[in-house]
Amino acid sequence: MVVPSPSPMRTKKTRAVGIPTIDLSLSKPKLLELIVKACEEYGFFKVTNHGVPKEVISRLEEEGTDFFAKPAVEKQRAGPARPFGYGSKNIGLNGDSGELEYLLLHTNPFSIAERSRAISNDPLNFSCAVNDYVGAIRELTCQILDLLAEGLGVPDKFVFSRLIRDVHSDSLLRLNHYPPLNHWEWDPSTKRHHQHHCLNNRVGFGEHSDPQILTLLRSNDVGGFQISLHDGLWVPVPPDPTQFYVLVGDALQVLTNGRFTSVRHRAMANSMKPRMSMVYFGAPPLDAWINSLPEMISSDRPNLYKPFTWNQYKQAVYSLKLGDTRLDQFKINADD
Ligand code: GA4
Repeated sequence: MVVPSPSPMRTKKTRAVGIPTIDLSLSKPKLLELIVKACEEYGFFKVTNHGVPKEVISRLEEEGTDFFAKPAVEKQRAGPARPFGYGSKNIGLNGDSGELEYLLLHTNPFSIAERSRAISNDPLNFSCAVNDYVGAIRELTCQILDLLAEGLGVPDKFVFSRLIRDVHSDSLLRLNHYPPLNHWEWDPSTKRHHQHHCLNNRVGFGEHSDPQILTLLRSNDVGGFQISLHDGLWVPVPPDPTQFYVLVGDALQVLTNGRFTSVRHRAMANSMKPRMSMVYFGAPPLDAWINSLPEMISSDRPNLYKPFTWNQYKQAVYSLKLGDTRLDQFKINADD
């Protein structure tokens, strides 16, 4: 069955907007001003001159491409992604689904080594590619967090990055693979392959904000990623495989007492080419306390959030469905 494409103008509610771009080679005062402004206004920006070697990116991309090209039965041996491994169509624990398959990994090298055995025929190569990527992206994430702390005027420049550098950090890596529109799929009920219907509003990963501190996203040259602005309109983000996109997460929103807001985003899966993204989620250790930094609280800006541990927040987030607002229950004066 071919479903006629609805008119994009009437149904899509998207808006073309310039995405803030931060050139990390800029000199200090300007760089700090721009990066803080991007986090305040969008909770989202692109970084250029990031210093991550091309080979580090391409090696992980190759490992991901090889894995997703495997037959479904083989991929399933690396699943389910509860908590880590291969997942297909199911997102999280509460029945959310999307047009994607993925590998979800903890960034702890022991966990990577253990999961690699089920993921790859050459586990050493796979875990090396993952560890090198995680190492380089963690550095970049910490560099950005240090700039943010400095730009906010916080005396302890490492107040954010310390949480991510901690050996017990709960940071994650996710490889998402969004199949193309025209792909063939095995239907177990008819025991036949059938071609996927051609819709133009397939949701790959539904609307949500990331619960962690900071997210660094890199994708191949296929579009589909969108951010939501305060007016609720969706802004398509043009793909740029050579650069990274940075997303403010819920934990950074709380640490900055709401001065930065986490960005709501989603990924559509409407392309004739497969889309693959590699996403690093920088998170604190499970027992770390997340609360507004004292420097972010004043009589004009009273504290908005009750203190909670990352573990408590994670539990709350994982018990809800995608798209549900999660920070509300941690607001001071929220109904107890
Ligand atoms: C979004 C960010 C990360 O991909 C993730 C996701 C997690 C999951 O896929 O299991 C969640 C989602 C993410 C937020 C709400 C909950 C939890 C699915 C879901 C419905 C790994 C994460 O940490 O939170």
